[in-house]
Amino acid sequence: MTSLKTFPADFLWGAATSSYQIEGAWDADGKSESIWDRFSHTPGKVKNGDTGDVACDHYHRWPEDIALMRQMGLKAYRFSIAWPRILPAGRGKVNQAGLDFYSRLVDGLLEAGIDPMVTLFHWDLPQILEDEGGFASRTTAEAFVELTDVVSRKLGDRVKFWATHNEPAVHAYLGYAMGVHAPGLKDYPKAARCTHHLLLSHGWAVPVIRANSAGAKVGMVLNVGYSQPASHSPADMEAYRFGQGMWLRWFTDPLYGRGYPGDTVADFTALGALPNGLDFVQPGDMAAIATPTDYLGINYYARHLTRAEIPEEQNLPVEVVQSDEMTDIGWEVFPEGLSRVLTQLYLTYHMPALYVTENGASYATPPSADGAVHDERRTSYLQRHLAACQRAIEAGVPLKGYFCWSLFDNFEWAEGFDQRFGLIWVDFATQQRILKDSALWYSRTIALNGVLA
Ligand code: IFM
Repeated sequence: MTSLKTFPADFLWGAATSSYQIEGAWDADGKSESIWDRFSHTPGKVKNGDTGDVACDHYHRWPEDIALMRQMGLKAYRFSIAWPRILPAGRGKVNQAGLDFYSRLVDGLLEAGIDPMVTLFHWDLPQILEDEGGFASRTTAEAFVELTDVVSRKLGDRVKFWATHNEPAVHAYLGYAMGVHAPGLKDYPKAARCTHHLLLSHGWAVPVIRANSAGAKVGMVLNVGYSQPASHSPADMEAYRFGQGMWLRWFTDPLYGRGYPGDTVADFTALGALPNGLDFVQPGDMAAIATPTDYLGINYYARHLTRAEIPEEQNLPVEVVQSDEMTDIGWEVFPEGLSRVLTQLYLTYHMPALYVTENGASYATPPSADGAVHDERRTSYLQRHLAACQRAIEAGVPLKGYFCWSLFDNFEWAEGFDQRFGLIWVDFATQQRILKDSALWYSRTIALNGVLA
């Protein structure tokens, strides 16, 4: 029987965004070019030629946006820092205007009673660092620590919740191996080096944040879909093992002190991704990566069924999704997967806390004649995934909060503006915002601190 199930009293209810996807103002006030500026300005890279030049114009409209968050009753807001606004040369001279923007945003959030959660890197790397190799180069990992220090010194008195990187697997693999995200390379060896330097820079950044932000919670955010072999055939099981190694264990094992998984080292070697072995791993690196953190953030959207097929262009197992319920971006709706990944991760690594740092659905439902956005499918998606969070908590998982992706319709990377994940409708021509029905539902859910489950 369905009944209202309440969450723990201190459960953190939030929504998430990232800098390039919402801010716009791509060259304002001393900001330099990011890899996403370069990529989206290159014809043919992003659907419809869309760019984040203006996006939701949040850089100028943040007071209005905070008022909407307050109206929704959000307890927390997760946003990211545009590195090229802070350190236009990637390192060195600080751009005060960029730093002041985030400082004002943090003050505005706190005045509205909303806890800021800062993600330091959500993919918009300064182009000037990419010209040195991006995270494939160890020097970018060093520059990231500089960014961390500058930002956490400035905001650390008020921000008490930090994430180092968002979805390092997506940045490394989609950007450097598969060519669909900035910088658009198809270079597996570079992608492998990139994963290591992302992890390493995370480990180096953790003590810096702790020093500058007393009492802060610090962690990393990973993309974790629910993977299953499409069948129990040995070939599909093998494809599943490969995929889990590459996309998940390659990150979680080192973060929790187990080093890089040997089977995935062998897979990457066979793929040609490690032409010189693990030569990029220096003494002390693995200990730094395993620096204890306060939580792991999970971005969960869908289930992926893994089938053994080797597409020529990638030479990788392909993931096939089969369901009659898909979101507009083609991802399967599979709420039970969220309880399973939370439970499996906790049982495997025993982290002190978990947060769902992203979860949401792309549905393009436009405003109706009455001016409202009746996006029932998003409400249903969120309700079922929150019920899945409940089940994980009941099973003993220390799940401490949930951030809906996303606060706004925004720039969905290579998909441009067609895919709308927002709780808030954005008319990109006029910048009008409308709270969708799902936002009103989420607001009531926060007020009740519970869902029907
Ligand atoms: O929009 C992205 C976000 O930037 C990272 N996680 C997945 C979202 C939906 O694709």
